[in-house]
Amino acid sequence: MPHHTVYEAKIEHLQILDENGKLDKKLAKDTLTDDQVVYLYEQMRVCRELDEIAFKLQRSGRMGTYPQNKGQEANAVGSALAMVKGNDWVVPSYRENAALFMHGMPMHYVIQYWMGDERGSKFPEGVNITPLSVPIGTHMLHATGIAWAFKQRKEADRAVITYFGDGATSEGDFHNAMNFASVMQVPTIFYCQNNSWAISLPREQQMNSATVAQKALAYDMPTIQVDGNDIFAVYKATQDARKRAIEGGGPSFIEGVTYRLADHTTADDARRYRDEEELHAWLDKDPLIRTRKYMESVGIWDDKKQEELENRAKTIVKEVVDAAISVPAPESSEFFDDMYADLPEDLKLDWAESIADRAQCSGGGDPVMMVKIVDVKGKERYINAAYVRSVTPKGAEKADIDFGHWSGAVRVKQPAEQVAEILNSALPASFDEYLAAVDQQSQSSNNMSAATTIAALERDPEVILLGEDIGSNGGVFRATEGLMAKHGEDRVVSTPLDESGIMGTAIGLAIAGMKSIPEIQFEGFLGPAYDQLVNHGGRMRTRTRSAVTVPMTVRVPVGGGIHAPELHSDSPEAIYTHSPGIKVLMPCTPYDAKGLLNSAIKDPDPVIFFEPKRVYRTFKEEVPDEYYEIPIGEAKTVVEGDDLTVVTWGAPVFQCLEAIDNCPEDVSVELIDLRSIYPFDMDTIAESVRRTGRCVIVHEAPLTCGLGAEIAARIMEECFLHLEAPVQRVTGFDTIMPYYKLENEYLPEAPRILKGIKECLAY
Ligand SMILES: Cc1ncc(C[n+]2csc(CCOP(=O)(O)OP(=O)(O)O)c2C)c(N)n1
Ligand SMILES: [Mg+2]
Repeated sequence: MPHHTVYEAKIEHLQILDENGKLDKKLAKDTLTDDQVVYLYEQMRVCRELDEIAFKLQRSGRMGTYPQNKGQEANAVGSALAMVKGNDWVVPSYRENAALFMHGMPMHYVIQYWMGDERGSKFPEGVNITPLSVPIGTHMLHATGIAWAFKQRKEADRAVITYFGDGATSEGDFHNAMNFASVMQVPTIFYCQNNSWAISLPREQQMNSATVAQKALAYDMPTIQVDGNDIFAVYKATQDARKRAIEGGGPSFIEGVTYRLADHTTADDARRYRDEEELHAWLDKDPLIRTRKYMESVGIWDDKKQEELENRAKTIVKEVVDAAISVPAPESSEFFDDMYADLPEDLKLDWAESIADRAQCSGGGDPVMMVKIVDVKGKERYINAAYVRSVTPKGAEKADIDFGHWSGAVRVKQPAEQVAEILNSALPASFDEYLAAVDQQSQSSNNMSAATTIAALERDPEVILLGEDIGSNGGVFRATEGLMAKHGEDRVVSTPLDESGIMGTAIGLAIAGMKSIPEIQFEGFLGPAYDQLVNHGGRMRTRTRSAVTVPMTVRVPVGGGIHAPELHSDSPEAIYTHSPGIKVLMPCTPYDAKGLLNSAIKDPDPVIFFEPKRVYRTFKEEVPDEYYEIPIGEAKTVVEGDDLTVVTWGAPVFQCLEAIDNCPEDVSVELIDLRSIYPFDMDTIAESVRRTGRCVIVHEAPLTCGLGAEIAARIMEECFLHLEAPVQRVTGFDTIMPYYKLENEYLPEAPRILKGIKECLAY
């Protein structure tokens, strides 16, 4: 009798308070008291107020990108009440503010954090909350680990709750966390806020399963789906799960079915991909409305109380915002302080130097913004607007503004007011404005990659694009705008939220002979895809002695300077340069981008095509319509000179131009833009350095083991007898790239580069 059922399962759905505010008294027994209901309602209302004010702060340029919680508050408050503050741990994502406040996080911290100040994650002692997790899905493993520690230490009365979205359940780390928690039988509560969307990807395309809750069945974990806009159901499910956890019953899974009533973040516009009717249907299911209806129906709430609460919420939130704004600005070198318990000696030196450089650098670190200026002699010049703002030039009568090709050395003389006016209208205040501007730019089809990928799709039926949000949303940088509509969903594929999946399947597609072009949204999220890319994609050819190959081009926005949160501003090119089997490119102009992207797509091996984000917005030029290639491995001499060679790549090309412009007039500096990082053009570098005898290498990535180290070593090997001075490096610091309040202090801006050039010349 070998054929029999070995496992059967069902998923229960729990709703206690319906959307009309009607309570199922039987199910509500032993759940919330009237006082608790009022308390939770107040928490939700204050959180909603905070959300609305945060939105306004962002729109008025006083805050960076912010993810609203609107519509999902019941999940946060109902579950938070079922946990024990100061005893249990909360491992959050970024859409459960009210839960964090209920667990003791001061409210202004959340505002401070989204204002770009990471000290907003330094919670007071006794507040058991890990920082908001901006990378999706990575934190559930930490929740499992914390719960494991409780089990190991026999702290039987403690549990952990972790929050995440529906999209996060596509990530490998989610499954790893679930499996570990289940195998180790640890007290973790996995709370999924299924809000139906992951940016622009609807749940049905995220997963093919009818519920999220059923994913837990694979791990034999007690699991339930609840109405996530119903505080009673959320509370009850969490209470049951916690009881099970502390009684040794192991982990549990809760799917709270809810809805994101706002855009994904303030950088998003959901109208691009979401049906207004769907939104309106969910407005009626708002947790605040139904809770209020219920309270009124049982006589514990009225209009007067509502008015009082609204006034109170306004006052609380005003105080919170005042508190966040009045936190003194971080010291410029604050981002060094907590790198290690004991700061290594060389980092201390960096730190001191950064303080010394600050006076020179201030204001120089805004996003690169090339503007056309007509100088006093009537000559057109291209300069970085951000730097001009900081030096407030004087004396010119006429000013003009345009985005155009830089033309090497520039000296600017402008009336300060005129320049200020131009610059204020030109410089993006925040990541969102930056994105909006990218949007406009791509509409004029001047996006670096768009034209090339369109052409590739048209040229070659084997080309396929895959990545998060690249379909109806056109990608977060709009580099794939309109491509899905034109080429169909099977060639421009919005994938589940799973970088390992994107990379691994792109490798498979390429092995099968297709030309896959995966997009990873930000360089930081190459992390989850690293194993596939480096340990598999990069090795396939050599392992099979060329029987199996991977002709794939991975497009990845890279670098800082756009006011983005953690893991959205890094420069990891050296890691992949150090990984054999992969080519690495980083063009910084539209012309180069098109030519190199064509070469990358044609290339028979895996290529990472890094696109510097700062340049997306700030630099336009005419690009020929016809097909052309720029050979991989060929550098470009941007400015010719005889006294010193500057070698750089990516966005810093523009800062180097500024620095060169500010060199003494009798000094002639050569600027080389590598464009190809691996293989890089050592011949061009060596020829130049043999002539000039001096070299400064500039990159955004940290100093230690950056590509600058490799280039310096090669110069030593190939140009030793020609050197007049040691090779200088001007780079990011050996720290984590700081959040945006301090990113200008980190980036190698023109004054620091100029200092490096001068030191090298003076040696
Ligand atoms: C590892 C990783 N990949 C991509 C992103 C970019 N990103 C930010 S939020 C998001 C969607 C998340 O959806 P979901 O998990 O459902 O949470 P929600 O935003 O809906 O609350 C994506 C793709 C990221 N932050 N981290
Ligand atoms: Mg979601």
